[in-house]
Amino acid sequence: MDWDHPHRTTGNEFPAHAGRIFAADAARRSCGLTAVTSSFAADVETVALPLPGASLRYRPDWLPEAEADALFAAAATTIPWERHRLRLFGREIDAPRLSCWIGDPGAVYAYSRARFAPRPWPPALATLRARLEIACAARFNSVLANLYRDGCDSMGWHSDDEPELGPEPLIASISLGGVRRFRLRARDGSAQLALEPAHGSLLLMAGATQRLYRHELPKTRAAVAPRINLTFRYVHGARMEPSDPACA
Ligand SMILES: [Mn+2]
Repeated sequence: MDWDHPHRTTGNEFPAHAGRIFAADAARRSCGLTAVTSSFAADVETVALPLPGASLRYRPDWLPEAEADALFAAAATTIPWERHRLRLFGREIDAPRLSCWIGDPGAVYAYSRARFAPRPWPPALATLRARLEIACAARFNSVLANLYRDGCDSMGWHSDDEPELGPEPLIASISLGGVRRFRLRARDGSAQLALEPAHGSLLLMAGATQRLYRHELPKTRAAVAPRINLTFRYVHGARMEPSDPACA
């Protein structure tokens, strides 16, 4: 596919607030695209990424550099990073990254046959959530944080298509720190896209993106700084656990 001639995505799967066309040179440089006209939520200017049937929007400089630096430092030090165990081909393995599932009480998330009760919100992430909810005119009750320490850390091909996220989840992805390649590929192999999300960038995935595409963060032999990725989600059917003291 010729990325210089982007497909126009059909419809507007995002909240229907008027937005402005965003065609920053930085966005063109960072992903080699021409901006596509589309509206978006309340106060976020984004460029649509051309992937047939998907709804992808990107803003390379959503956070100013100083804020992105501060957020990286806060996330690195206040998130209780852990190494998740995953089931793969019938075996339990250590995930090749550090992770933490953070959310409101009851926002339980299950993936790769593992179940994660949410950790409480560190202040910096609570603030970021509130800001994203305004920018996206949407609610988020949880965030999956991933820390890719070096080029050996990675995420394999998958979709964020767990039933509790609903059929057309809106996922707001903030990238901080080292720049890594992020790839999307159609399940039927018909299209793909590679992006190198900038420090402080916002990538929004919505509509049929998860249903039609998988995504990955491949390993790299290049020397790369640690990268933190914060993917805000809304888990449906969130409920208080019987063991949750707040229910007692
Ligand atoms: Mn994902």
